[in-house]
Amino acid sequence: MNNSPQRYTITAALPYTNGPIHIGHLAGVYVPADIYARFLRMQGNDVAFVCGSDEHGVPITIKAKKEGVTPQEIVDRYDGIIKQSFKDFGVSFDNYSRTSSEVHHKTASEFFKKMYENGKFIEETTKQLYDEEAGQFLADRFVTGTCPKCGNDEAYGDQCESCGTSLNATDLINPKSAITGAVPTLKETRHWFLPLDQYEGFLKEWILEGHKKDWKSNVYGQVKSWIDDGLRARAVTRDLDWGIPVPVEGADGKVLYVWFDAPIGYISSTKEWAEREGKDWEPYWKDENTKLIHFIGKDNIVFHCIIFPVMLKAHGDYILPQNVPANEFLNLEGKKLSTSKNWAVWLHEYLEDFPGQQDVLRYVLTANAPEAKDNDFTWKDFQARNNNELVAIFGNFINRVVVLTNKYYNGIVPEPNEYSDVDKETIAELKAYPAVIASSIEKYRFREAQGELMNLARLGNKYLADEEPWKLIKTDEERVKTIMYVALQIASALATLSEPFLPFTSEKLKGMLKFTDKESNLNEGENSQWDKITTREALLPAGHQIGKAELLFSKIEDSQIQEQLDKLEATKTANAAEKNNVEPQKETATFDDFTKMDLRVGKIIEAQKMPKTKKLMVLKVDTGLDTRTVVSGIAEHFKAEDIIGKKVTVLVNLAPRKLRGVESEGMILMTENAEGKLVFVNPDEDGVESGTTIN
Ligand code: B3M
Ligand code: ZN
Repeated sequence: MNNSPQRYTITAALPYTNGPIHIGHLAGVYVPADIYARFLRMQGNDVAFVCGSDEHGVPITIKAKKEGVTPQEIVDRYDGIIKQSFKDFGVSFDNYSRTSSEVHHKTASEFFKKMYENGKFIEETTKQLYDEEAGQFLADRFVTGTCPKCGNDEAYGDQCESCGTSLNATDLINPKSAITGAVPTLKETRHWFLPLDQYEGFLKEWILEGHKKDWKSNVYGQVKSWIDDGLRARAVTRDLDWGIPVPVEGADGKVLYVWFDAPIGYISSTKEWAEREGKDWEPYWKDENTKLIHFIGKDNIVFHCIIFPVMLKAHGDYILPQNVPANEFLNLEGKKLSTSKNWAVWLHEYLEDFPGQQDVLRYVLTANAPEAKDNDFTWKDFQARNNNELVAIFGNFINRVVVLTNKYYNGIVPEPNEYSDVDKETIAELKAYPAVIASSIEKYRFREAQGELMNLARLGNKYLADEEPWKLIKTDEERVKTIMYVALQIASALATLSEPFLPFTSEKLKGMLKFTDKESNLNEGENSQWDKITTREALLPAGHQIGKAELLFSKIEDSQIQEQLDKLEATKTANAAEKNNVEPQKETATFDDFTKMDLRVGKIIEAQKMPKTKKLMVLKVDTGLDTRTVVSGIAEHFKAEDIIGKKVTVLVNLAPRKLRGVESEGMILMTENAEGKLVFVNPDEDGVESGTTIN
């Protein structure tokens, strides 16, 4: 055992319990975190790998309202599904807790109270939107209205999903309550704010200086732009009845903001684990020598790199994260994964459809991991990687080694003779692989690390193909003993080094090779499972008895893939049907109202994406009356060059509005097709000229 093990606290983002886990969560957070934790353990480190269900927050209360059940019933349902599916998928948490637990309520309350008593919050009375009918304040997601930036009339109180602007609920035009539809009033309410701006200097020094080199560029870049844009105080309490009550006088009816309590869930989960294991939790969160690593998706960067570290710093007792290797997003068949649109591959469904093939999904999600940029999952690629890589390379090599060892030597590892130069080179390459793979894992490059593991299997395949023991056995039995001995060392290295990536395969292969304690555990003076391949003369010594061959991977047939594609097609159709359930008709407009609107045929003569926005495009439109600028939220759906010359329908007498500093004089009428893609409502017939009115 490592006599001075390095202590690590590894956290994985707490999944919201308003839905199951899908492949985006796995690729972004849980597979990389599990690879890293397993690897660290094999190296003999002292690891606490913690997670748990994130059970507060408005999405859960909205879902509960929709289903007419309590929030507790919602979180109990999904906490159970999520926990079981993680276990069945082999995610090796040391503890999986939940934020509705007593230990968490206590930990989060104490955390808040210490900060409060040390005057770390700003208390402010502000006016918030209030629903008189429902008798409650309206959290951001409970308010909808018209976005002041782009006119989208389904913007939420915190964000407009159409143009991406982050909003305050009081910015919305014609706000209405998502609970009763009533027009909200403004009512005074007192909240506690975390003054992030006061920690700008600390963050600049700790991150922008201190972690310039070792944090991933996608993380560092996002943090830098948050800091450069200027930090504002953030409310850490809410007027809600679901969450952790604010533990101070005069805070009735208020709870801790979910993003204040959730990260503290990592600490409570560690406490719960330590209690069960008879360990002391404090060194995992308070000892400066402990390395704290947060695994998250990119949408959680600000909370884990700015807000939670400021909380830890302000509290004063805790260490700060050493790294936050956030991944980007995974798409599915070219479209964004969506829980609400059911556009996903759900983990619990995958486990039913592909029993015993957890490692295939782990392998494919690692091979396609969105480590530096968004990436795409397709079922065709899933099938190809299983059949052409896992079956044809890894599985094929192992099968040949085990079958031939049983055929020639009844499964007993033969005594090798004199090594040839090729043997020596092959063994040297083999012994270098633990360090090669470790170096990629230590840099959070799991795709690269897994690729090196497959290169080790390729080395084995090439060695057998070049040495051809099945031919030599007739003429040079002594030579074949050496070849099979070397091949068995490669096979046992794969059994060991695959464990972080393919834990089920590793287990099965160790069984096939009949690893006993001697092969599985550490000898006197050895520190790490990982390095023993390099340090030992042989992992499988001559005379060791291996077992019979079993298939590690099975071919995935076209029919299985087609079944999954049909399932997604059915989802698309269902979404389209739902989408085409025509939106409820708006309030009656009089004929006068209609005649006020001046709709014309227009022609786009220039188009340019607006810099620093995802959705906005600046257009020059010939309306027949004049050529004018119109800003439109279509940049994610069209390329500028593709729409020049297009005839469109323009509302020309809409009051001009400034959008991101550009004066927009009118609106281009759009609609959506069944796939959710924007299309022009356009009279693109010949002979209809710009300026023609539309009645
Ligand atoms: N519940 C996950 C999300 O934003 C969020 C993570 C909390 S980690 C403390 O989807
Ligand atoms: Zn908007």
